[in-house]
Amino acid sequence: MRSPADALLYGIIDLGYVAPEDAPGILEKLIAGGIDMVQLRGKNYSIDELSLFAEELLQFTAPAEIPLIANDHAQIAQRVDVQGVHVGQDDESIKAVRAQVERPIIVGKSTHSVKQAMAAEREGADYIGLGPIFPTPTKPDYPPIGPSQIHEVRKRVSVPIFCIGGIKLENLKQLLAAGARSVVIVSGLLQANDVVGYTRACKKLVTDLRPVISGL
Ligand code: TZP
Repeated sequence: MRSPADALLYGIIDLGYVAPEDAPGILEKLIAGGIDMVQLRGKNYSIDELSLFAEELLQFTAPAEIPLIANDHAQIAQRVDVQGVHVGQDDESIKAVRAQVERPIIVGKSTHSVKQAMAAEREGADYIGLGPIFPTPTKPDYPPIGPSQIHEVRKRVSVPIFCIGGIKLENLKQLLAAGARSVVIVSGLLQANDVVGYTRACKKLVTDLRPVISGL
């Protein structure tokens, strides 16, 4: 199984963009395109429903050795063999998440500033999301923080940092040049006309620029 430290491109099956019945097909395309990690996010679905969807998605992620991360709910990880849980600033603490799951899991946390990034690492996050970097309709209530904080977060945080928010193939180079190494792309991948081709192109950019970026 891959780990967040190895992951350059993290996709999200966001049920705000993808109907549940289309999710397995889209996931297969994301995997074919080269995602290294994936999250199941469904703000308007119950824990029961999300657990069923997660079970289905595991049939695709497990053979590909891609960690499947459940958004928001530790209970999903207690019911289904997903590899981790992702929480936001207003969700349960990382300790509370780990306490509900009787096996070691990956726990990630969303952060929106250098201060929150450092606090998430202290709290025991295995990785952090940092953003939204650019404006995004996927998380409309959060003001974008811009790419300028990425260097500072990289200096102060040693867990893997996934830049997120408004990232598209078109601005990926700019983001990588600003110090990003690993990225989460949601609507860019899910709304592409050619999901496999678009995902592959993003993966190629993050992979090809990795030696340059890691020298920063
Ligand atoms: N957290 C910060 S920004 C964001 C989340 C879940 C949404 C990212 O979505 P997109 O479509 O890639 O901008």
